[in-house]
Amino acid sequence: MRFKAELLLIFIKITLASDKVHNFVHLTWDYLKDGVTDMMDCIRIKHPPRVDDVKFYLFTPKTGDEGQEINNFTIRNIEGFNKTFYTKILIHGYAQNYKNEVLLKMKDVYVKTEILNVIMVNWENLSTPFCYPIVADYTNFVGQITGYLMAKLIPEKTHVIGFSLGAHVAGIGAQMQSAKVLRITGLDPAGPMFINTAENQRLDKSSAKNVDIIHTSRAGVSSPVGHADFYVNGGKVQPNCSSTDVACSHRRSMELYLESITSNVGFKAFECDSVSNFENNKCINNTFAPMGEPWLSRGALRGIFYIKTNPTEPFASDKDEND
Ligand SMILES: *[C@@H]1O[C@H](CO)[C@@H](O)[C@H](O)[C@H]1NC(C)=O
Ligand SMILES: *[C@@H]1O[C@H](CO)[C@@H](O)[C@H](O)[C@H]1NC(C)=O
Ligand SMILES: *[C@@H]1O[C@H](CO)[C@@H](O)[C@H](O)[C@H]1NC(C)=O
Ligand SMILES: *[C@@H]1O[C@H](CO)[C@@H](O)[C@H](O)[C@H]1NC(C)=O
Ligand SMILES: CC(=O)N[C@H]1CO[C@H](CO)[C@@H](O)[C@@H]1O
Repeated sequence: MRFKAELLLIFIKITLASDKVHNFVHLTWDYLKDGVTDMMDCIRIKHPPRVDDVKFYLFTPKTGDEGQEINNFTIRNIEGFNKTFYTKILIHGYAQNYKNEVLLKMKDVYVKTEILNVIMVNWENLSTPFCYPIVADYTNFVGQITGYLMAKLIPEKTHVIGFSLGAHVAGIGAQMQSAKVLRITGLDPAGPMFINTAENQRLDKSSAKNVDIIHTSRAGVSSPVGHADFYVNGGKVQPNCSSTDVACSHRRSMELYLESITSNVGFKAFECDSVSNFENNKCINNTFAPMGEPWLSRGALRGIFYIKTNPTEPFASDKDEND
């Protein structure tokens, strides 16, 4: 049983955490020597992660704004949880917590439908700012803990949405399940320290039945990792974000997804063999897919897609042509 093996692994991992430091120093040096931060300070704050560092909150019209904490992975008896509903799980990224403004708006939109269970993962105790390599290293642990919660849900009715490192948390948790979860949406899945990582240590198309990825910045993986990969405005720098403000472009992936849930216009993305062909209007007669929320319900078309957006809200453009 894969699940039990994973349980064992968590404890082995915790036990070995101190032994890993040596290897870790080597792994992170290249990243840190740029003067991003003092490596020793980062090593000092590293600690064996505890199950208690990962919290889950259920939101339904009955739980109110604070949500209901899910203790001991026990969810079924929480008032308002409806096992006939689809469940959306939202996972924040590096240096964030679940009270991220865009994620909270996403949660509100879903809760208002009254036909969804919404769960937010809070791993803020481990996503400490300034120590990206250490936080990236915790991702695996957070993913496994989240995997235990996913195991309490119906895989065919579970959609996990993760931003940045949260996308890898989603992938790792979903890979633990004996039946594949319905969908994972990776919002600009974090690139640094994941590019050469094995597929079972990050989000990948094998993680779920349907994996859609929105690429918006240089902080995200640039290569396609899902069944459908959407490159927005070239996928590196977003309009109305300066090229040095990577966080602005990174965050855009969340803003686009939020808008896609309720947009009447929608994000029509075209299949194309390269960004330059797309920009030169060579793909305007190709197949297209709606980026964001409606992707799955409208056929979950596989492939690599490109889209241009407006620089500010509303980002969806009703112009068909890429002019
Ligand atoms: C953070 O860690 C502390 C100390 O273990 C714990 O009491 C607290 O509940 C944690 N908070 C969150 C939000 O995980
Ligand atoms: C947590 O759940 C397990 C099994 O589901 C149970 O044995 C245990 O008593 C529970 N612990 C608490 C504190 O509720
Ligand atoms: C779950 O939702 C269904 C369909 O809306 C409803 O009939 C049922 O009463 C709900 N169950 C609970 C426990 O709220
Ligand atoms: C797209 O289709 C239109 C109408 O059939 C045609 O005029 C145009 O040349 C096509 N463009 C490309 C790039 O294939
Ligand atoms: C950097 C940049 O261009 N920022 C602009 C983004 O759009 C808003 C309006 O929506 C402007 O106020 C900003 O100056």
